[in-house]
Amino acid sequence: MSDHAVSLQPAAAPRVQYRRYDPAQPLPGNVLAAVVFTGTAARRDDPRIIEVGLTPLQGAGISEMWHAQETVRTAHEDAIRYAFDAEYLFGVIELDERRHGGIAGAAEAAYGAIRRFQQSKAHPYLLRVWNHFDGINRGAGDAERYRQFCVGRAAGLGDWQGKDYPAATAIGRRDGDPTLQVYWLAGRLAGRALENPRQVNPYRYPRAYGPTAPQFSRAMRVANGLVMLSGTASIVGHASHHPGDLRAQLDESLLNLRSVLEQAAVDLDRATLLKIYVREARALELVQSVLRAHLPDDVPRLILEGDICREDLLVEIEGVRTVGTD
Ligand code: 3EB
Repeated sequence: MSDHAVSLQPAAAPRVQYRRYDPAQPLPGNVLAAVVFTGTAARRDDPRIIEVGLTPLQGAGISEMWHAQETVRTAHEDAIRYAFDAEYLFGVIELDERRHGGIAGAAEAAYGAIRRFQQSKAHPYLLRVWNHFDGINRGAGDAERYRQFCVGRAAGLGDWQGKDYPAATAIGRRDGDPTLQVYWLAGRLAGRALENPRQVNPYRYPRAYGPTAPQFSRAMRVANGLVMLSGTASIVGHASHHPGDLRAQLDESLLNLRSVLEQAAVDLDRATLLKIYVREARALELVQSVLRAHLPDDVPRLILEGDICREDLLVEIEGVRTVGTD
């Protein structure tokens, strides 16, 4: 095939798998990132490994592995380490909040660094971002750490991508570690932000939820079949629904998830990988049984313990739809 013909092809999407992680095995050359969770002994000699401090309640030892089409290259620039091929880039930044005067300052520094970094790269478009930090619900009112994180994120990120904010997840750890961890997927081609008609766009949330509205999109569709769904909770319009009722929150979250999938025109099947975050580990069996009742058996799922960014929310679900499953 000539170069010209190749350039007319839509870029192939990265493939994502949940796969048992074996620290004895080096990662294949085309792996962009391997996300592992608490309890997995990960090798530290590979910059593509991202250790997330959330405990797996279902799926211990499983890694979320992102495969590029080609052999990737790795590098670092200031606080950012990253891996990339011609189409996609996966990056990580981990900042100590104490060096930035708290979570707002750390978020502003992290997102400012990400913006400058991405704008200098051949893959400028932020498609999907994950955010983790300790004690996300600590602090009252506008001082709540999630709200302060949103203030800093907005200051650092700005609106250079217009309203096509990346799909996102913001889930709190409970390890007392003062590290703000942000990792992300960026692309050579822009994604398209999708809305959920059941929910207000996050960046239009009213003032009651904090001084700065959260900047993320409900989902991002990438040119070539990859769809990434943001963390989806029991929010209708902009309001949290069913406080204290995990089962009802899970039902509502699944309705939201299906609603976004409908916007993306994709099915919920074995090519849609889900990650479910639950606030209380003791809810695991209930979560598993509700998911079994609502989801086809072959939809891959990981269940992690973590704090949702509004105190009244008990569960959140994110997803990634890939082309091809192996
Ligand atoms: C929500 O719909 C629930 O601030 O990046 C979900 C996913 C949520 C991402 C973020 C927040 C974020 O508002 C919370």
